[in-house]
Amino acid sequence: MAVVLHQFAYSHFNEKARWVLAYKGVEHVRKNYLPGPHIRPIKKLSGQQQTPVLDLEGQIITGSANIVHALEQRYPRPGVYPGNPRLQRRALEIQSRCDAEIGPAARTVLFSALVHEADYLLNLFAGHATGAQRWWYRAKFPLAKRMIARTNGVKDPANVRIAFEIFARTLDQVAGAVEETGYLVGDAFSIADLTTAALLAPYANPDHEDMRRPTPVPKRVQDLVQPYCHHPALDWVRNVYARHRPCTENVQLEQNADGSMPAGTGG
Ligand SMILES: N[C@@H](CCC(=O)N[C@@H](CS)C(=O)NCC(=O)O)C(=O)O
Repeated sequence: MAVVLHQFAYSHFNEKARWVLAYKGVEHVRKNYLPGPHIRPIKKLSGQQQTPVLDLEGQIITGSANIVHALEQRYPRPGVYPGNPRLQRRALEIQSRCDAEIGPAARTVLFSALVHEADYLLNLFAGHATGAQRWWYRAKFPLAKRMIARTNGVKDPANVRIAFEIFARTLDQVAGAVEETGYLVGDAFSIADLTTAALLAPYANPDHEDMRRPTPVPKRVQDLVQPYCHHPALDWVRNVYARHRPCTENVQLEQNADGSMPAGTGG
């Protein structure tokens, strides 16, 4: 039975799952969905609506941390959990904190601009889609936009302001924490670095095919990311990508599986 990652392209929580699969060299299929049309098939598959979802040879796993854990158990080498129990606890605490705080905050900050940029959103999430699928999504966008604003926390201006504060504070904390060894826990790469780097990757724009920002970048998005791009924490993210994020190999791509597009639009 195959390993299948049900995912949004580019998305930072999905990047955690892609990274672990690549790090461990797991051969798998990626099924790409578009935000909005993903809800029905993902709910049917997993009983909830968020991606990533991993089908690990028939076992359906939701939530990036659970996916990391299942892959760590099934494919222990190379490991992303530190061997030392104290360091492992610390790395897992950092993962939980990042998943709860910087993940949602970074997404809200980015979507506060992206929600107004339908074409760019398509470039990010539907780079592999056919022309017909892109046309279809563009036509449905006014409907999808409301759902995207709600699920990404950009409807409430107070939430957006808090997200900007968490984002800026986290960048400073990360820069301080990696100063000594270059890593967040001990002196080696772990799930703490992977999680933090993946969740900040949309701002670091690392030179990796899964997270490279498509160009041209609209002015609204450019104005949003520009003030942060030389922050030492984002230099660190690019460095972690260069040293520890393998290229994408052993992957078969599928776009908009399971009826998330109407019949006749391909995919
Ligand atoms: N805590 C979850 C968060 C996953 C998440 O927020 N996924 C977003 C994409 S980044 C999603 O699927 N959003 C669409 C929706 O909520 O319908 C994890 O670690 O996997």
